[in-house]
Amino acid sequence: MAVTVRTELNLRERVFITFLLRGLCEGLETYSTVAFPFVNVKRLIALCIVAAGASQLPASMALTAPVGTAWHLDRINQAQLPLDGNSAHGSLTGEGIDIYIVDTGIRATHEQVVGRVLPGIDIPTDNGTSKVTPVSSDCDGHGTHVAGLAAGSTVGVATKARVIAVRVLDCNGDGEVADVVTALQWVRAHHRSGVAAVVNLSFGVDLGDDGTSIDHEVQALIDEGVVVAVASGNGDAAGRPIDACKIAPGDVPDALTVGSIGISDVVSYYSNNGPCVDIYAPGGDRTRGLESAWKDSDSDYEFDVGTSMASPLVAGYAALLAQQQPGMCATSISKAIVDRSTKGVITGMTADSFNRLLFLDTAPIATTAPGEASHVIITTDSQSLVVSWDSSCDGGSAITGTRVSLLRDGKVVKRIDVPANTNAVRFTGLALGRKYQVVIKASNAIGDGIATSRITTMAVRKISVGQSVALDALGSLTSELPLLWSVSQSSRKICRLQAEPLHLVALRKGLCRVGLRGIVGQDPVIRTLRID
Ligand SMILES: [Ca+2]
Ligand SMILES: [Ca+2]
Repeated sequence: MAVTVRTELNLRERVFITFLLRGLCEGLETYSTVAFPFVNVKRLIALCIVAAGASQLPASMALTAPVGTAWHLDRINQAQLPLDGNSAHGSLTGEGIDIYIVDTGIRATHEQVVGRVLPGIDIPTDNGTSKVTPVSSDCDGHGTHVAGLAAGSTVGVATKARVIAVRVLDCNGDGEVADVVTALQWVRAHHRSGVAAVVNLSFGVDLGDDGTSIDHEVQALIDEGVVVAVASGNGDAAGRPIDACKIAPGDVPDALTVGSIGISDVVSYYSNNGPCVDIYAPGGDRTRGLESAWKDSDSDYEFDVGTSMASPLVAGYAALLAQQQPGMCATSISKAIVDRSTKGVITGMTADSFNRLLFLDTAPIATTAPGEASHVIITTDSQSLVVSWDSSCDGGSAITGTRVSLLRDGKVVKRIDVPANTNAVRFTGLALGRKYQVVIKASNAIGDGIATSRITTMAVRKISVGQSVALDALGSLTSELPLLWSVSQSSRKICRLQAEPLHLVALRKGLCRVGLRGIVGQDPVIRTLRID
């Protein structure tokens, strides 16, 4: 479905027009950018210059260093106004934590993030001409700005976090729902299980525009231990704020949906609101934008406004908390961010919105029992079932062991307890042709973690020489993604894959070594299937 993802970029154009209508072009080029920290000042000036008949932005007008104080950082380390000029938030830096910036790409050499950007993927496929070189550069600027706010060395929150550029929006800030879904699946494959990671999504689509497919992927990421910060959105097509529950993925309950305030703690005139907005953060207004990195040089800066700018501040804070407790469950981190917000200081809110402003309290989060295992792969051969899984979050206290229960007709028939760091078990001597159910539950010092739901297995079987067996009769994956198979080079004489329809062909007795994964690019789980 070719649906345009609506980003907050359009807001800028509306702001230009507002300014133009107010006659601010007159004499603008003589203003110091320091004294005139408006939204996208360069573009505004450029527009004015173009309107006046000139074609070039004077080089003297480019911002080549931060010119303002980072009021957005000053605001979020204190509860009440006035700003105190101090932006310190303790020793946490986000080091060791990955923040995925799903956006227009990132200028990886920019001085705010240089050395900490990992090129992820570059997806936009609109016409093949908007790919950027090198991968995950940024031909729009929005993603670089967002990355700077999340993790910039002086304008960002998590000053040493790694940022991973996941480019889904083209040079105009447009994209496709299907590309966003692909990108989020890529993140699922790429992030390290058991270590909290953060995703920032500074865009949104109307739920009716197939937005539920994005919602689905966002929830899957959260279930696997990823904290997801989402911009609440900047109003409807006319710029009027709307209920964020009508926007995907802002409507996902477990996502951290972020609205925007201006420098005086008033809700930004464009910010979507309502019960789906979990927290507000500085995003700027007509009097003051947020200054961050821009795309045109390694020392290029811009002022920009929007919930797009508020969301990465929350993402950066999540990275600080994740650095402190890397195994902490995503939902615990998100809950702490909401619980620690400053209550009741924001004005101009709608009655159905929560009055919560981002506050960077870096105290440790109370530990919990482990979360739920994910990416469960089950295979069958020689009357046995092999079950493997990815550990989820440990709740901040190391996993001490995992219990895997095998059920038949709803009753537990076998239990295997494995020590920490073991993520697979084999149940043997099972009844041919029978289906079982599997439940996995980890424990730590706090107690038993969240058990998986009962996962129904395929029918138990043997694999005999000469058989050609459909792959879904031999293996399954819980994550709703198709299970991708490969046969290792060393097993080519024992077994091979046959396409259309996909089958495993058993050529001779022996061990058939296969690789199993949910997504292209993911490290495969290796299994040896016995052929009798
Ligand atoms: Ca402060
Ligand atoms: Ca939420």
